[in-house]
Amino acid sequence: MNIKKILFILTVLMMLFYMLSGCGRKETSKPEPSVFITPEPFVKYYHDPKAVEFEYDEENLTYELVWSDEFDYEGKPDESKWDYDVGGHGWGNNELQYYTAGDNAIVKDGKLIIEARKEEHEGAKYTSTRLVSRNKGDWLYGKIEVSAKLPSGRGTWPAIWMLPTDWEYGGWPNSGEIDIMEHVGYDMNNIVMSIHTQSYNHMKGTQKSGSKRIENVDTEFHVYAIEWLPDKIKWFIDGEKIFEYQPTKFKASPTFKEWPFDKKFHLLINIAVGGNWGGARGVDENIWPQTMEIDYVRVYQAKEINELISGQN
Ligand SMILES: [Ca+2]
Repeated sequence: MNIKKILFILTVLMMLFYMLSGCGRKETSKPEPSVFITPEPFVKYYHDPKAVEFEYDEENLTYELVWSDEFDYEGKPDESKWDYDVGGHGWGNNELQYYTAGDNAIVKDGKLIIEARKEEHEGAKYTSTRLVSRNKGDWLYGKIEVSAKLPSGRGTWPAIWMLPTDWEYGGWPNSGEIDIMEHVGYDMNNIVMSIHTQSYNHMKGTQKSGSKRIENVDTEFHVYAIEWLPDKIKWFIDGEKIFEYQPTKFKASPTFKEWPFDKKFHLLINIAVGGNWGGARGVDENIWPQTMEIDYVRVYQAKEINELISGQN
């Protein structure tokens, strides 16, 4: 009798357990695949390993000049090489200047001169110019050299930098940014060089940067340069290597999140006024106008690298 009772209770318990666990399985079973539309670039590139398995003789590349502006003419910057970003909306950094369509740029005495002025324009208190080579000078890998003399004083923020031409991995910072040279006037003579990507950027405070204190940035020309290779970028000032970014030093198998630098980029040259970084210690009202002079921009590419990547992009 007792055994029968126990068996009966056990059977009921087992049935209950089976039913409950059955129900549980039903609830936690995989849902039907839902329609999940992933943007094309992410489908295409997310898992692609980047910046790996490139073999080349780093010390013996044959570089040839492929694009340059020596500024050996007079007047407006060469229209076949330069365009302008125009506007005064702060450019994502609460910058104070309005960028004119070239009104603050002139070529004379062998140099490009960008002048930032204290003058009201379209609601902004300052004007300046931002030259861009977009769709006129766009490159994948190479050496980029810019000889420049910088403005001085609190509130100036000159930059020589690069952005992606086609934004194939999405909006900033996903498609990357390469800062060849940045300088803020409240920290004179300290040259900063950086990359920004989805994983490493200044919004997260994770950008990869180098810096070097040099002399006379506002009275002498210095050559600010990068060598951009398929798996690393090196920065130079006056030929001396200062910084290097190699994504595999941070991640064994980088994706576009660490290395979006396998697409074409173009050059930007500007003086910003104020802004989150340049204006972090205010803007000196008594230093204007301020100029940045560019003696030349030279872009070289190596045939060995072009051969290495032919057919890949
Ligand atoms: Ca020149």
